[in-house]
Amino acid sequence: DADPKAGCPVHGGEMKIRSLLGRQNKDWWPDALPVDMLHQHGVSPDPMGEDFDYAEAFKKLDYAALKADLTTLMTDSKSWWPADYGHYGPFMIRMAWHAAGTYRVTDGRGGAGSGQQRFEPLNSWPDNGNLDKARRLLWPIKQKYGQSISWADLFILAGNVAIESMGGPVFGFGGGRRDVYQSEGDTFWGAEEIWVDQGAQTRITEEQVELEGPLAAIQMGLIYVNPEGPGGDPDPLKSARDMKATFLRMAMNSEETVALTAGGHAFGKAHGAKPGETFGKAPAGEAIHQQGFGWLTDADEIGKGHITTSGIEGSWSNNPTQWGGDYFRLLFKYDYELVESPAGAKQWQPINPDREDMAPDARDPNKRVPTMMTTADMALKMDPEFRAISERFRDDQAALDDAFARAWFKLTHRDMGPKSLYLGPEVPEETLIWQDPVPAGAAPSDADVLAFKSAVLSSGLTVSQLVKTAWASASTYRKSDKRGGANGARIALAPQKDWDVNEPAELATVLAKLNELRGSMSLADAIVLAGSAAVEKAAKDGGFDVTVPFTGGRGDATQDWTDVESFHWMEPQADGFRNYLKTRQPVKTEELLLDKASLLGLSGPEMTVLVGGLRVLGANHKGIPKGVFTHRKGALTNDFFVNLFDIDTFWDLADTASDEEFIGYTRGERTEKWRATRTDLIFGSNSQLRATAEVYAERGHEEKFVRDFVKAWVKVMNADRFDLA
Ligand code: HEB
Repeated sequence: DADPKAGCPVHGGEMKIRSLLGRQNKDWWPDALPVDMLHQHGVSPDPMGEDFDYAEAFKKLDYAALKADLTTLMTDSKSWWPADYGHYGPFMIRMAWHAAGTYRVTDGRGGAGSGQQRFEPLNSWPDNGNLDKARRLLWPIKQKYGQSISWADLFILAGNVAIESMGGPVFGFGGGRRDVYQSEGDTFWGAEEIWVDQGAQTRITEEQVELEGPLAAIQMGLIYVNPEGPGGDPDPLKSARDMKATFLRMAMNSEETVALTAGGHAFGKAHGAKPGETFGKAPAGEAIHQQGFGWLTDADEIGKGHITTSGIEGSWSNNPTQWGGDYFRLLFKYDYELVESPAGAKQWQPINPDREDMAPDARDPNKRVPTMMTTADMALKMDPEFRAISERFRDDQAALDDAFARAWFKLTHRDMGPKSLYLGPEVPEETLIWQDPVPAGAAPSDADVLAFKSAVLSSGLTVSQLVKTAWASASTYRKSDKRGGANGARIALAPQKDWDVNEPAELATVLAKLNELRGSMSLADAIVLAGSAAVEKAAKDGGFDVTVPFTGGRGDATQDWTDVESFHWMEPQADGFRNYLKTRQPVKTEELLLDKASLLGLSGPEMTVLVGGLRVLGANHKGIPKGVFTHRKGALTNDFFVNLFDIDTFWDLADTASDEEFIGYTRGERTEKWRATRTDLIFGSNSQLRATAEVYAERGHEEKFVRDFVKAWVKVMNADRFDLA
């Protein structure tokens, strides 16, 4: 069974190296106004400021009134963008699905959590065609409720209300997605230079069966798969292959994939009434007077329903604004033939449908038009695994109701962190395994804390072991989807306890000892506290008396409530903080350090001080000596920086065959002084990191180094303590 994360970057034996972030907004739209030049040097683009507490603002929301307004909106058709069948519900569901559907379990990025659909590149992705109108339809409601509802929450709630207003099943809603005010510049969306609608550059081919890196879509500008089939090839089996690969990256299994797709396509229609040339550019490329609208069509044509979005034309069901089983009924009742839409897209049409199985026209309820299926929909019938699930749902509507409602809830809440963060009156009671539940813990008393610390320090466990274990536990955190972290002590459970990066055998020894010493304290607290005790000891050995602040109260998770499958994706392929590289990735190793620091929510100075400190504390994986620029290992000193910047050292490749390892020689002689990795040397080579690291090497900053290290350390230890606010 292949490593699901590896994403095989190797083509014909040669690795294609790309930049960490791939193609970015300024590559797509070089002429866009560079507003972010105002947000340098720690200046925030958020007009609400740091003190704004969205959870507090949400409490003031009249939730019932908001839902009533959304319900009214669904059937309040506007002439500038009339509702198909007089109902905006399907349109709003697609908007919500595309907001959430960018999520990928690989790095936790994407998703509906911060309202990114408002910004480039997502607002202009070909797959998000015409969703600018859906968002604009919501504006009067957003304006009315102001900051008590974020755009991010509103997108998802609008999707829920849409489903409910058409009789569909909904599992619940949790608010709490705080808006951001700029495009998230830390997300790799792909390296391709063309969009999906400009060519058939698919990411899965016969030779390249694994999706690249963290990506979860088959082509640049798609949420998941091409509806017409891979690269436009109308092959339902290949489409099934792509669907499985991409939905897996969203942590969805085949049953959830079928339920979501069939459930979603119970509603609404696809738009391909006219050839694609009849509509204009995406919002980001449009003229200033279009005011953020894109994909422009003549008002007359809009009135007639001549709209092209995907290019596919027609509805899936004969009842496109009513929840029910018609999607599966029609999919299995008829044979389908491959046809072309008026826009030239390949799609499937039922052969000789009965009149009552035809759909109403989007603008004229008295007219009947044929229904259709996309190639991706045909996959639900043609792929044997999908088909078995589809047949079960066809025969058991209640099962589909339940599966759809749950999968939709998961889709839209996957990146919100623990359930305790959900807001509002519709948060479901039931706890779900993908929420990574952790039972509440009780903080140990001050006396227990002191006793445990001294017991740990005289237990024979080393500073290196204690620091490594605490780091291994806490550093799984990622702010992208608020998963991981020290709470729960999942480091002691599968799969984390067996990860190579955690040195399983040594970890087991440390955990056994901590379990022996911790008494009634949770293991999660004990791991962090032991690490803190080790840092205090190391600081003292370096000449400074510091207290590492500790806040207890973590709980211990159970194996039963740990989604092993979905935790697999979180295994580090690299951890620069431990000088660890499991597999070469298609990006430079120092970029992986930056990526990890970003997921931990660290600043440049925090990343710098942590790396420098962890090296001298002996936190390296398997104790490798690389980057350990000190003769006082185990003492918390700024030796890493002082020695890195020693001008009497010069550096060279250790081996001309690889650029991953380096030797530091005494200048003038060729005597080896140090060994280093790219992750070490980047602090001398990159001008910005060097400027930061110099501060920690300066005379008089020995204590600042220790204090900053402790602060950054505690930040990582508490990264998942949402209860501390
Ligand atoms: Fe969907 C629509 C595809 C999934 C929901 N979609 C649609 C369309 C297409 C598609 C092409 C059309 C657009 C236009 O307008 O033109 N999908 C698809 C695919 C997939 C999907 C390929 C994967 C397989 N969906 C899905 C899901 C959901 C959905 C998952 C949810 C849940 N869609 C939807 C809706 C609609 C659509 C509701 C309609 C919209 C309107 O009506 O507007």
